[in-house]
Amino acid sequence: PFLLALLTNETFINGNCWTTFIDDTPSLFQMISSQNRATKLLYYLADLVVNGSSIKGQVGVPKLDEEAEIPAIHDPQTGLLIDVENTPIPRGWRQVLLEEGPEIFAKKVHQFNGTLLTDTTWRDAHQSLLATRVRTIDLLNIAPTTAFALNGAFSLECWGGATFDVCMRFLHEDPWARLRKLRALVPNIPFQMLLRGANGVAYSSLPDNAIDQFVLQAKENGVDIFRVFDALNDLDQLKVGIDAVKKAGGVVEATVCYSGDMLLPGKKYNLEYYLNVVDEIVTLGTHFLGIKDMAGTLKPKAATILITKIREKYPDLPIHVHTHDSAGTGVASMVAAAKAGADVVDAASNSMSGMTSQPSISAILASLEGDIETGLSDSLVREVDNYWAQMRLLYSCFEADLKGPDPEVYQHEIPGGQLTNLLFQAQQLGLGSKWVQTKETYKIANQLLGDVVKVTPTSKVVGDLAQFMVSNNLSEEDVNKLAGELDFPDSVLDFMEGLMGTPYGGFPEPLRSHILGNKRQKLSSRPGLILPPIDFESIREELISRYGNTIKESDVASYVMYPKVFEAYKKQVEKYGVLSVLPTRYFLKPCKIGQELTVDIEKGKTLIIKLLAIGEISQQTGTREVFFELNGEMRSVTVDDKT
Ligand code: 3PY
Ligand code: ZN
Repeated sequence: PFLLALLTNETFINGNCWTTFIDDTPSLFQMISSQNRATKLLYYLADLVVNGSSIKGQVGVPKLDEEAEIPAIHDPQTGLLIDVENTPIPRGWRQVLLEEGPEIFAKKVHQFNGTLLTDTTWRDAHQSLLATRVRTIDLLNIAPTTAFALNGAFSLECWGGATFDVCMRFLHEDPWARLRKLRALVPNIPFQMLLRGANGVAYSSLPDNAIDQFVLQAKENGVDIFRVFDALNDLDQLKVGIDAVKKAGGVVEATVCYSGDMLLPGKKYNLEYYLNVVDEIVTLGTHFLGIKDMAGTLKPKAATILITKIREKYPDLPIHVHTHDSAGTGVASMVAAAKAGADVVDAASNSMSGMTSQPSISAILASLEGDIETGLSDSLVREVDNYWAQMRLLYSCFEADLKGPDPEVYQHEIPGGQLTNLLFQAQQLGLGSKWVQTKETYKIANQLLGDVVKVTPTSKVVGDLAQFMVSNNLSEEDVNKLAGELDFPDSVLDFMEGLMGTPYGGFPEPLRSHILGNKRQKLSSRPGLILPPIDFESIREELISRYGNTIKESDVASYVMYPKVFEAYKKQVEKYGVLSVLPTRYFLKPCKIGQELTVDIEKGKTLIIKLLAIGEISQQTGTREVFFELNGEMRSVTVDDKT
C-alpha cells in the first residue's frame, strides 16, 4: 500500500521530489493507514463469511437486517420537530455539576421538587438482558437524540460494571474510546458508572494505586458520577473506591448493596443491618447514598420502610435507588422509593426494561404522574424508545429468552445480570430441569458460603460453586465432607482467601480452612494493604515498547485491570483494525455474495464493500481466498477455513 500511495501521489509522479517529501506529505500516510484499515476489515468480513461469527454467546443472527432508523423527536410543548443536528444542545444537570461542583450539585438535586431518573439503558439494561453486548456504534447513533430527549435526567448510566471487560474481551472494542465518543455527543447529561470498589471493574481486589489511576482516567475521559459499591458491604473495601473518586474530583455515590428480602423473618441482612451500613457510609462521607438492589428483592413495602428510616435520620442526604425488575415489582418499588423521599431512581428505556433489567421509564412516569415531578417528558422517552425496540431485534441473538418475572428471586437472590446468564447457560445444555437445579443449588451454595451479599464478584463465587456442585453431583453434605480434597473454582479460592474483602459475620468455618488447606493463605486485612503497588512507569514503558507510542494512559489502566484481555484485544486490533466502526449486523452476520456494505471508517471516509466470491478451500494450506470489491476495485484476502 505504501508503494501504491507513493506511485499515485502527484508530486512524486511529477518528479518534484526532495528528501523531506515523505515528512511533508502526511496525506500519504493517511492514505496508507486507511487502506490498511480497509484491508483489515476485509479480513474480518472474510473470516465471518468462511467461519461464521466467533462472538461468544451469539445464537443465530440479528433479526434486524437493515439500518436502524433514528427516531424523529418533537418538542412536547409545541409538537414541533426538533432538529437535533442544528439546534444547540440544551443545558442539563451536567452544567450544574460543572459550574457548581459535586457538593452544590448534590444539594440542588436534593432540593429538586420531585424525583429524578437515571436511565440505565446504555449499561445495566443491556448487561442484564443482552449479555452486555450492545456495541459503541449503536450507542453513538442514538446519543445526539438522547441528549435532547433525556435532557432532564439525573444521569445516563453508560459505563463500568461488566461493560468494560465485555467491550474488550468479546466486542473487540476500546471501552475508553466508547466513553470519550459518547461524552462528546452528550455534554449536558451527567454520565454515571458502576465501580466495584477496591475491585475496580474486575473480579477481585487490585492495589489501591490501580483504583486511583483507573478512577482518575474514568473522570478525565468523561464519567461524572461514580456509583461505588463493595459486594460484601465491607466498608474498608468501599473506602478505597470512595477515596479514589474524591481524589479525582468526581461525584461520589457510595452504595449499600441490598441483599434479599429484609421483610422475610430471620434474615441476616435486616433493617438494622442496613441502617448501620448507612451510618458508616455517611461517616466516610459521600455526595449521594446509593441503594443497590441488584437482584430486585426490594419489595415496595421494604423500600418505603428503608428509605423512610434513612430519611428520618439523614434529612439532607441525597438518596439514589437502583433496582432490577426480576420479580415484576420494580415499578412499584421505585414509586414507593420516590414517595418515601428518594431523590433519584433508576429505570430503563421501555424496550430495554423489565424482568432482569430495570423497570420501564414510561411505566414509572405514568405511575408518578400528577404526584411527583421527574423532569422528563414521556412523549420524548417513547420516541427515543423506538430506537431501542429496533436494537432489541438487532441483538436478538444474545437474548436469554426470559418469558416472565421470577418472584422466586426473593428466595434465590440471584442478581439480574447473573440470572439471565445462568438461564442462558442452562438453556445451552438443553435441559429445562438444569435451570431449576441451578437455582436450587445456588441457594445451597450461598448458605455454604455463609449467606453472603451476592453481587459481582461474590455472586460469581456463589454461581461458580453452584455450577461446580451440579456438574460434580455434590450435595451440601459432600462439599462439607470433601472440602479438603475438591478442586474448587478459582473464584471460590479467591473469596475464601479474602481477596474480595470480609463478609459480614465472618467467613464460614471450618469450611474456609478445609477449602484453603495449604493452597492459599488467609488474609486478615483488606487485600490492598498487602498487594504490592503497581509500578506504572515500567508498565507504561513496556506497553509503549510493545505497541508504540500511541499508548494512552487509559490503555495503561485497561492493562492493569485486565492484562490478558488487553493483550488479546490489541492482537485483534492488529489483525482486524478498529472493528467498532462496523455496523452491528455486518459484525455479527456473514454477508452474502453480491451484498453491498457501507462502512464509515471515519467522518467523511466511507468504504463500499461488495462480496464477490468465496474461493475453494486449498488442500495444502486449509485456507480460502475471498474476493471483494472495495470502493470499485477488486481485492482478495486469504483466511483460514476453521470449519
Ligand atoms: C456489576 O458489578 O457489573 C453489576 O452490575 C452489579 O450489579
Ligand atoms: Zn444493577
